[in-house]
Amino acid sequence: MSNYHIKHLEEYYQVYRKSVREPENFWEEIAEEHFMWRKKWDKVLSWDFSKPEVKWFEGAKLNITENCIDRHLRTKGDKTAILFEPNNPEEKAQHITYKQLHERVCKMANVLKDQGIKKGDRVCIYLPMIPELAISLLACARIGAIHSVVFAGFSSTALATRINDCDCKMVLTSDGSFRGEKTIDLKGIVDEALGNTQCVETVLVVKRINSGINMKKGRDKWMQPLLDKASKDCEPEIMNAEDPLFILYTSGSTGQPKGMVHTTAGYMVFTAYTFKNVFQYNNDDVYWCTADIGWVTGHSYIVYGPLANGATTVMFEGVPTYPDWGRFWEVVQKHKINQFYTAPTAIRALAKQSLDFVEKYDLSSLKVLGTVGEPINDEAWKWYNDNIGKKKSPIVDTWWQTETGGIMITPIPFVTPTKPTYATLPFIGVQPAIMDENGNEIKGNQVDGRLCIKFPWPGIARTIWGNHERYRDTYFSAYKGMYFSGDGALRDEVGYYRITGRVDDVIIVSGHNLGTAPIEDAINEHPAVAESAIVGFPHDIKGNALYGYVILKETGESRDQNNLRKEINQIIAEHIGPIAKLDKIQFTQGLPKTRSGKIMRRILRKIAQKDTGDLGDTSTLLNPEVVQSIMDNAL
Ligand code: 6R9
Repeated sequence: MSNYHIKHLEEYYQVYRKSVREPENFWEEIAEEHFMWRKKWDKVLSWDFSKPEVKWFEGAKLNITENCIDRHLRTKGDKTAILFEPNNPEEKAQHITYKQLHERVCKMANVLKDQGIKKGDRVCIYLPMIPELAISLLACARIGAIHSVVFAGFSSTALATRINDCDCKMVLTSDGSFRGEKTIDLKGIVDEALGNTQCVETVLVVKRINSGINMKKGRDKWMQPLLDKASKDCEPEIMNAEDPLFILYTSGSTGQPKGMVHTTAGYMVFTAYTFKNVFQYNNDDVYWCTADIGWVTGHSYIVYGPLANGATTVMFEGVPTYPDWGRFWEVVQKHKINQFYTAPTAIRALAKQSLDFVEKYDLSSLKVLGTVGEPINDEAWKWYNDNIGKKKSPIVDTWWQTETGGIMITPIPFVTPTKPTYATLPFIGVQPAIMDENGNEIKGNQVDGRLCIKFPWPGIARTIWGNHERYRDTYFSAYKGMYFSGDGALRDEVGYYRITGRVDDVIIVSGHNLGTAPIEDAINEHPAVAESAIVGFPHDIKGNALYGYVILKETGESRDQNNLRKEINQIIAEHIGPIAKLDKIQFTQGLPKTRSGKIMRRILRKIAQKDTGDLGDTSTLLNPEVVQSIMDNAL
């Protein structure tokens, strides 16, 4: 029997050791006992990080949708697979059972086929968080088409770049989307993007907001009439283990986004196994991840991981602020959510609001809380733990990346004792290494450096679409024989990992290596501070000095700014040392954020360095308007 579901710490250590000593045997047992194969593999793993090349379960044949849907039909056909909570709380939630999901995926798969989509074709999906979004990923996977989801908040330029990069033949979109009180004209954005592309033949449009949009003759078709005519049976395309399942773009240090390619079998096994353990999912649980399916978190932990386990997964169309700041907690109460997975940026925003929004609701169904996306600061961790988890729901701080496909460093709830701001221990099968700047591994505990992974795991991205060289250069050339994550990390006295932020966020001040995250944590402890971001700027004596952008809470806005500056530096001096004091502190109303909530430090750095001639592309920001106001008030 394989250890599919880890239940105590002893077992974690035992299984972890096995996964490192005999990875092939370990993953083979997991794959064999918990998934449906049309043909088993000839070889579990072959790899060579110098090429780089990684293949898992070579020779195996399968279809991931059979694993995510068909095999549950007999035992869980009437169980809710997808629970859709609309933007408007007055609109009825939809419970889509596994049987209904099967029918809807098959119908859409048949529509795609009728429209000429074949195995290996790329389909761009630009849809809001409605059931058709999840269904369209699965419909592509059903017929072996490669989906490329573009977050439906990206601009037409960003969309066009992504459509062109992988030559999409088709775009799936909607007549618009709801976002709080607003509606967004998605189809208009698609039309604009397609003005700059040659490859798209067909656009299928889902009706969501009933706006009167333009339909281009010969190219655009409404989805519903085609679905109505489609058969509800669709034999799955039998795929090879290493056939691409999807492409998902992630931003790099240069302008051109990187189309990370994930393949079928390894990705399936890794997302399913991590989901089961990291959320300790039990059969009747209702699981909610608040991410958008436009990000890897949504791919792996709204769609594939949960469905492969026959789970009930919530899809939320709305925003945390609508109709008011209590919406998340209202939804938790309404659907009796058991596992709740969100991002630190959301937690910080929610923590700024009155506790009345939380206390109005019954959150007693919650068992496990999760975070992902960036380091979670101590204050936010504690707020989440005290007020949402009521100190009884463990917080899983999950470190991973678009490139890793699934969760890599994380506590296992009720198994691994948690520690605020620490992602704690490597997940089963994951072999992290901390490296110094000269390329040597730093062994032992109480060390810090750059985070690499020594050995392949099944979920690793196999290449960058159309640019294998860039894949090698970005991830496999800095440290020989290792995958380099781009993040810094420390390992504490018991071997727990803490992610200290992107390595390019490390600032060397007077020869001291300072990570931005711990300084920001310290600043955020000041009672008047809501959020902060630190960057470096050139300094005659120190090499670099620190520039802080600070958002104040309402209570802090009337305070004397020079006193606040002194107090903030006092806290930094206490927490980190006088070396980390800020030379300049600019108070601001907002920080430039990416759509997934990460601070765009690149822009802040340029402003601090007074180098604002070319700020690069700011069109993908959530709040491009704050950039000008930060520039106007720069110190
Ligand atoms: C899943 C996802 C990846 C980058 C990653 C790191 C940061 C993600 C984190 C975290 C600290 C965590 N990151 N989770 N940092 N603690 N728990 O977010 O993928 O959008 O590709 O971002 O996010 O810097 O390298 P992606």
